[in-house]
Amino acid sequence: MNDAPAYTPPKVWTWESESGGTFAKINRPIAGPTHEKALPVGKHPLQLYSLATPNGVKVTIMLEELLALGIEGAEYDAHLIRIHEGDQFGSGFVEANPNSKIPALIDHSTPTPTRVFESGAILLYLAEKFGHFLPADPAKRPECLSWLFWQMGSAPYLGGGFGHFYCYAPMKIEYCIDRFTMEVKRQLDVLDRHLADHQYMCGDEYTIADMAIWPWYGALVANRVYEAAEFLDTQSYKHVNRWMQAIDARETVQRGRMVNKTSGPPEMQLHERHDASDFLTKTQDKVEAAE
Ligand SMILES: N[C@@H](CCC(=O)N[C@@H](CS)C(=O)NCC(=O)O)C(=O)O
Repeated sequence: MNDAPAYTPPKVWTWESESGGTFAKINRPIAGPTHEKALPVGKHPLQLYSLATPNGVKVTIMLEELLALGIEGAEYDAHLIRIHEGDQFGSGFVEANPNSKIPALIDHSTPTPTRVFESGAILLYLAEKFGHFLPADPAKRPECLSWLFWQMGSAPYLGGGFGHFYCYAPMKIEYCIDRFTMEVKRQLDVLDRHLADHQYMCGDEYTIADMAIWPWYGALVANRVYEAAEFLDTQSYKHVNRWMQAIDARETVQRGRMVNKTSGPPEMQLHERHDASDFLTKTQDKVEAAE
């Protein structure tokens, strides 16, 4: 094992300097707003404040799935929150989510606006509000909720643990990469064994459990996050790959992935979504061509 820099923790930790790494500028040991900024409100009942990260995409996929079923109440405005520029610390965003992380949803169709934060809570809220993608059968519902909460507990090891140390940390530390690689490969094996005899996470029904898990573990095996597919030998998780491709092929998923996206091919980026027609007229290639 290589040597990590020597470090003896002081008695009391103090915030003295940036730690380095991709997210150093937005990481702080304190919560609360850094500046006054109200959130914009569009014309639809549901107002989403987000970015197309795996956690953000969960919600836009769910909304596009609901709209594809013809549920008009699921119409939404998706406002862009640029987390690398600190938008999540504006006063309006902190009122929507005191934890200052995307995604955050405000439902204006309720007697007083209802805020919902945490992507899993948002998926559950929308599934219950519209009666879709969460089995009603008491024999099946706990399975769906179990996988939904499995994702919420597991993904921080993938993103905050593995992704951080393999991809973003300012130095490669073998101990940390080994520890989180072990855990991520164990998680992939959990999924692979389950998907060996289940079409989707909850059997033959596509649910919010798939919508929560696919943006993280599907993206990992498709090599869309951390450029780690080879390192993790993700092709060996055959059932995860089969499931990833089936969900990838859904038009709703392709639309959901575009919303609030600010990187990748311009034709796949829809910075803000305020109308269904925006997918045809407001993608970044068209915005740039009109400038
Ligand atoms: N458990 C939260 C995690 C949300 C989260 O970590 N969001 C990230 C982007 S994927 C974020 O907003 N980061 C900004 C920051 O940490 O300041 C959820 O699932 O909603």
